[in-house]
Amino acid sequence: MAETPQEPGHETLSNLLQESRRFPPPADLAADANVRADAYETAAADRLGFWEEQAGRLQWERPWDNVLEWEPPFAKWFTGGTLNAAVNCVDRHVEAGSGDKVAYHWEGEPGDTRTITYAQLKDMVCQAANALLELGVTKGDRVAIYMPMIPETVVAMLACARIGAPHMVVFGGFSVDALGSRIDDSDAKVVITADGGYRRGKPSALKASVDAAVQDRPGVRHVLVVRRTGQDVEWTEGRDVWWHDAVERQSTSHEAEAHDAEHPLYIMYTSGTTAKPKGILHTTGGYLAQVSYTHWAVFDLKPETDVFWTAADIGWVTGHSYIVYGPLSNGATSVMYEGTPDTPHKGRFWEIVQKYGVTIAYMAPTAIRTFMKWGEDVPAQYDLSSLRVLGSVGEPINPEAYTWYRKNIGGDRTPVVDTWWQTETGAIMVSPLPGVTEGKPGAAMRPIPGITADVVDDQARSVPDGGGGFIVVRDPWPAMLRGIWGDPERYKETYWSRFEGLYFPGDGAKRDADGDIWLLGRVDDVMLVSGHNISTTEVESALVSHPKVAEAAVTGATDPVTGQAIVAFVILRGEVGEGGEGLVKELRDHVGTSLGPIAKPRQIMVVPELPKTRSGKIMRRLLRDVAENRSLGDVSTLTDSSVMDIIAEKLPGAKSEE
Ligand code: 6R9
Repeated sequence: MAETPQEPGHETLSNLLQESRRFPPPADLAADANVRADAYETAAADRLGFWEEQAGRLQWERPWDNVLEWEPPFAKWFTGGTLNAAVNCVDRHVEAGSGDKVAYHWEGEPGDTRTITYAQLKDMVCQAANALLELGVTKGDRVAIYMPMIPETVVAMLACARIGAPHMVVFGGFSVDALGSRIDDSDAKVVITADGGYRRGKPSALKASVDAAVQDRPGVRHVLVVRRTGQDVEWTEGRDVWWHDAVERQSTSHEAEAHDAEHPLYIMYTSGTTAKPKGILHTTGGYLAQVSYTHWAVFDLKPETDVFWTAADIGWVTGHSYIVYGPLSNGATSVMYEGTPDTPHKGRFWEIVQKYGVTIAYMAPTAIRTFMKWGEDVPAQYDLSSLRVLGSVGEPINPEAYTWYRKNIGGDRTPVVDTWWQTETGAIMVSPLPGVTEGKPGAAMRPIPGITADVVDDQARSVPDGGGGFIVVRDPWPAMLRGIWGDPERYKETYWSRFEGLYFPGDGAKRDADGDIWLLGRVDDVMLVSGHNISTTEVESALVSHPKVAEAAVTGATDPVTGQAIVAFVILRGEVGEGGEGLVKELRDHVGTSLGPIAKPRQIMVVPELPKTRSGKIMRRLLRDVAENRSLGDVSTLTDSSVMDIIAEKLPGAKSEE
């Protein structure tokens, strides 16, 4: 990306989008909220004391000696303390008398269901822990997990946590190569998988990919296989072990050892822009303290009555923190769904909400925009009145998607919390609080209590209200990554070298006139048009605010006149049809009116799909390759690689205006 031209007072990132809608918290929710406005001040007055109090939500075997040991950029939290993550998530709730409480209402894609109580979960986790020990896994060994969304996936993670073997979950949709390189980098000894899983109505194979990935990797001593679909699998005697043989005959008791607060809990790979994925390392005490607190505070969780649903894959950090560790550490009841939102019909999510009486739902903007595309009459067929808080995560939520979500899913009553965080931050960092914040569509608003995030310009100066720049974190936080697995230099270089002493997540942001924070997408995606830095997010949001557009992705393509020019790809709402020439002009004018002439796309292409990762992030890098007529970069983390062919085919026929 080109350097920003710097004149004094020049904004690092343009601030084009204006939004005046406001949604105050519902009075009853505010009156009974877990967190009140004073939490911000209390936490700011004594940040470490605040996090100590949150760590007190957990059960410690031995209390910590120091809250924080900070040798920038390396942090250790709650040093000297010991605890067991699995005991915190499961055993202690059973011991407190909640054994019969439902931990998960699990719904398989074909419609099969399982209800798992905390007592059952405890037995399953103990059995799996005993089986892993029998397979020779010892404390500190890494275990790869390549699974569909089934209860055994949670059990496998907790069994690893219980015996102190860091887990490394790889998305079930990732390729053999992606799995293999992650096994290599983490040096995993055992892989836990299933024969297959259900996606879009079909059983997809998982074991076959594991076979291909481990055949030249003798370091993997065992492959533990859950039978989910019953499909045929190849079998390597001595290496492969069925879950139902190895786990289900084990004792349901296992004495858990308390691990050091800084003992590694898991590694999760993020692809980033370069070839080699980064193994983000999380440890136990600080991570659990922050996921537990944020799950309780940001969603206003009432563990006795709420039914919580994160509609995301466990292979994404969102699944780790808000399907597994957050909800379980709080003793909550969760829904877990195996499949896709349109199988067997487009109302599947809302049917699930109605069936289980979901009160809090958390999902990605990409899903919300897909529901917009399908039309509001789909959710209207279901009783969604149980919902009281809605959450969004993964990308900036466009104001239009936010208001659609609030109105059509939340019945115009529920607050929407737009939660900004990353694999690296481990837990939510910037978000409204549903009982405190007057919500603005599209804004993540404020750092949560105890977090010191800021927006700075490229000289690391805090930008004034109304200014744009980069989001940074000033002080260490409990759930922060402890490094990149095996590569401390890359950790320093990636996150701590851009601004001296500040954590740099790589996202653009702006602070509005009230001081509230808006996330503007990855800095790598920012476009430089005639000397102005324009965020893809703002242009996309302007496009999505047009009644005919369901989804938009914008990228900057090299342009002889303006340096870069804005190229937009749009998906139309179901009822609109093909669009045509008139529509392109209409959309360009609409962007011009919303954001100003500088933001008018040079080209707009109507496409049926966009390239996305399994967590729903649009891969703008690939769109830039298409827009600049280059061959495509790495597509291994795409949900559906045929999407790019469809888009590339469209390109030659696409007309640019003026
Ligand atoms: C949790 C998760 C992290 C990146 C992050 C940012 C984007 C996530 C967002 C958001 C705007 C939000 N992101 N939440 N952008 N508003 N509410 O998504 O982790 O997969 O590591 O991605 O996602 O760009 O830097 P991860």
